[in-house]
Amino acid sequence: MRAASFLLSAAVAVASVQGAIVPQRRATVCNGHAELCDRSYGNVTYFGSHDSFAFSEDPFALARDQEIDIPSQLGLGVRLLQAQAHVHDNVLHFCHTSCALFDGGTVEAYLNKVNDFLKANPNEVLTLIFTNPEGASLPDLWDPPFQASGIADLAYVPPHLPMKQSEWPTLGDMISSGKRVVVFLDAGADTDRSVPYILPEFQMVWETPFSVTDDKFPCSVDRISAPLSTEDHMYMINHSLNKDILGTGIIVSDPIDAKTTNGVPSILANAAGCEGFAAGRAPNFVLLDFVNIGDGLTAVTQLNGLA
Ligand SMILES: *C1O[C@H](CO)[C@@H](O)[C@H](O)[C@H]1NC(C)=O
Ligand SMILES: *[C@@H]1O[C@H](CO)[C@@H](O)[C@H](O)[C@H]1NC(C)=O
Repeated sequence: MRAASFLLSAAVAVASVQGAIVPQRRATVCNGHAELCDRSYGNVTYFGSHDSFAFSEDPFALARDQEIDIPSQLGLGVRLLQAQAHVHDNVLHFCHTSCALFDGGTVEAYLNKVNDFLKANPNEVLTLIFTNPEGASLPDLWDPPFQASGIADLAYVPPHLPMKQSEWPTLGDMISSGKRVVVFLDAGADTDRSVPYILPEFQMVWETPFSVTDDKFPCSVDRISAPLSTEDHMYMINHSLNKDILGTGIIVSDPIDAKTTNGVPSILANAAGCEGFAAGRAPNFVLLDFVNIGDGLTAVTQLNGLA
């Protein structure tokens, strides 16, 4: 009894001595920049990949929105991956409009690749914005691939919802705590809170309109939810230009224009047009098609004031 309590107090003493001598591991470079470690997650601009799973080198694959695979996108500096899920053979797949048109494989296989990147890159904070057009069940279909891939263990759970843009922890805190993946779903997480790390996107992030065919990208607040004010939300610019094929009303993204669309002037002009909705703040997410074309990362770095 005595010996046991002595051992116990000795262990506590050693722990507190160690605690005093060995500081908690602090990230000194966050998402590639020392300056970002002290910035709130809500005060950073991230490079985003639209339909990240829909990659193909085949120029005739009309439903593709990317040319390079997930590890290559992350290697380029993409820190927001967007993707659209459909139920296929009772499991979730990422597909474009329908799995017959473009099947990007299972969500689990996709998340395994993302987890490989995260394990190899411990100082990176990553956002996932997934869409749930078929209203797939969060506990039955969404949670399992997150658990199986290991991403659920890295996912950040806010202390309350919704979080204002100004309330998020710093990138340094997120990296130190190991909770450095933020997961948003466009539909379902607002009503079903049974999977706490899957967050209702529009309560905290608003988006500009999508399927834009005007290369001036006039800004307006499109998808958003109450109760936070527009200014207290983060926001995403959906900066991809679509072409109406020969006036048919069928729109596809066009790699030919991507060099201009993904150039610094076009992205910065779009951001500037939106800042009035956000108390002058830059967008949090710059979502692009064909992330390997143009200068997306340069524009994002400038928006972060780090150029
Ligand atoms: C805009 O973003 C939403 C995802 O939140 C996506 O469904 C839509 O396809 C995007 N549109 C364009 C044109 O990028
Ligand atoms: C972060 O804050 C600075 C200073 O207020 C501001 O200039 C910048 O636009 C903000 N960026 C984002 C993404 O909120």
